[in-house]
Parts: sequence; structure tokens; C-alpha cells
Amino acid sequence: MSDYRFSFGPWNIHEGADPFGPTVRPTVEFAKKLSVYKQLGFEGVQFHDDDAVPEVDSKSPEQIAKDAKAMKKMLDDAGLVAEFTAPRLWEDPRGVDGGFTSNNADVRKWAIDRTKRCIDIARMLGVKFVVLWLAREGTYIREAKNAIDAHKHLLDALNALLAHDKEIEIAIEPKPNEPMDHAYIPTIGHALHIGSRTTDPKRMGGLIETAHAILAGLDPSDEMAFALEAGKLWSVHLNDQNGLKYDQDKSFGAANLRMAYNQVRVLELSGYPKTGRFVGLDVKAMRTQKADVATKHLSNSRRIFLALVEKVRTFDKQIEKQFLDARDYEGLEMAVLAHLMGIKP
Ligand code: 3MF
Ligand code: MG
Repeated sequence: MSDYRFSFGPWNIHEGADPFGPTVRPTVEFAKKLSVYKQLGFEGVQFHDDDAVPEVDSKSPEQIAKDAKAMKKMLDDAGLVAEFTAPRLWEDPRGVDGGFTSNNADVRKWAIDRTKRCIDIARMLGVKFVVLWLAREGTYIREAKNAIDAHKHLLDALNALLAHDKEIEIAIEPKPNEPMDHAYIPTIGHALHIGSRTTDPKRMGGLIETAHAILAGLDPSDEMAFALEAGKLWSVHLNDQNGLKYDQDKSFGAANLRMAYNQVRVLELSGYPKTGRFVGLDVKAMRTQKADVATKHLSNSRRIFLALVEKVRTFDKQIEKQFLDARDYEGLEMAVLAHLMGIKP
């Protein structure tokens, strides 16, 4: 039915812990998670390096290869594909003050080495794509790092990663804050610019998460458009966000349906399905959700996305043109709202 391909990460089926309370749902084991992908209408799996190879830091290259091979077989058996791998640097004690931008040269080396392993794992899972969410690459106080040096370290790290594997493509997922007070790569503009400064800009792109754009006070669809125009929107993390709060990862469209409509619209305008790239979700079930219904956020987000694709495709282009020609944006806005609500224009 759909020409879009959908993906999510196994962390999107989770136990419900938050900073103020423990888990509220039992852990779903990995194989069980894989078995629900197809049922919910998803074919792509987004991996952290240690989702694919647990305790990756303590394993030999042979053991990593063995584990990754076993994971690839699990994917094949489930009829799924990996979309990307992402190094989970932010959970390691060494990455407490960032990895690539740490003041400590040994930590910077560890972050690069671990990300090289993450790239190797991607290749063993059959993909040439990694995503860097630069979680702790920033500061709590400005004086904690020399920000100019920090950006230089980040650029050095990207170059080292591009040199490690001549075919790998790297997308940066920007986020303005959380866990740090200030992150160094807060928007897609920053992400694409630093990519353009590397030794191989054509292998550098971006992933845009709805909530992260909103947290930066920006419109997610315009952020996407910026990357799309450059051919650099290599994946998305669709979700929703109720204003400038903590990163909420709500179901797509749940807080702001019109903003969701515009994200779908910009993907449609760009012909995104033709790129073969995934529509990824990064959504969390509410903490109140009981275990047996803690995947509804995924199926609901996909359903809303597909319904909005229909809304975009069935919006009367004739009427749109008339309002644009007349520069009557009040009229255009009402036509959009009427279409979304299913009432007479
Ligand atoms: C953080 C995020 C992360 C990243 C993911 C991939 C849990 O705000 O959005 O999702 O997207 O870790 O690197
Ligand atoms: Mg994300």
C-alpha cells in the first residue's frame, strides 16, 4: 500500500524508567522485539552498536564479528534489514564529559576507536550507514572546554572515521540540549556544515528528529527542507514534542498534527520514497502504558504518517494555486485545516 519504508530502534520498546522513577514494564528480550517489527508494519531496524553486539568495548574483533554475524542471521530470518548503527558513547563512564570533544586525549581516542568498531558492525549487518547522535559533545558550563578546540576535535574524529572505511556514510543527528546544557551541533545547519569541512563531504549527511528541531525552537519541516535541498536528509526520527521541555519522544502527530502534516508534506515534495531511505521513528510509550499495549505508540505513529501522506496527496492543488496566486494565506490556511479535519472548505 505504501511506498515508504519504516524503521525504529529496539530502544523504542522500553521499560518505562524515567529520571524520577524505575522501570514499570518488564524487559522485552531482543528476539521478541524483532518479532514484532513485521507485525507492526516495519522492516528496518536501527541499531546502537551495543544493541547488535552487547558489551562491545570488552570484546575481541573475532568475538565482535561472531556476534554481528549472529545478529545478521537473526535479521535475515525475521525478514528485516538494518538501517544503521550508532555508537552509544554516552552510557560509558569514559564518555561522561563527551567522547570526541573530551579534554582528555585518551578519551577522544577511545571514542574514535569505539566508533570504528560501530562502523565495522554496520558493515557486518549489511549496511554502509552510521548515525552519530552527539549526546555529550557539549558542556554544562561554557568554561569547561575550549569550544574552538572541541569543534576541531570533532572534525578530526569525523575525518578519522571516514578514513577508516572508504564506503561508510555518516549522518549526524543534531540536538540542542539534553543530556548537556548546550550541545555543540544543535541544528542541521551545524551538522551539514561540519560535514562539508571533512575530507569527504559527499559521505556526510544528516538525520533530523522532530523533537530535537522543536527543542531548538525551529520548525522540523523547514529543517528537513534545508537538508533535502542539499540531498542530505538521510533519515528521520519522527516523533512529537509538546513545546520546550525535556525530550518527550511522543507519538508522531500526537501533540501537533499540523506540524506533522508539514513534515510529511516536505518529504512528499522531495520524493523521499524514491531515495529508498527509511522513515524512522524515535517514539516512547507513555510511562503509564501497560506492557501488553506498549507498542501502540509505534503502530499509531505509522498510521498517522500514512494518513497524512493521503492528506498531502489529496489536497486540492487547484485551490492551493488559487490561494497562492491571490496571496490569500488566510484562505489557504483554512483550506488546509478543513482538509485535515475533514470538513467542508
Ligand atoms: C536522543 C535520541 C536518541 C538517538 C539514538 C540514535 C534514543 O535524544 O534521539 O534516541 O536518536 O540514540 O543515536
Ligand atoms: Mg533520535
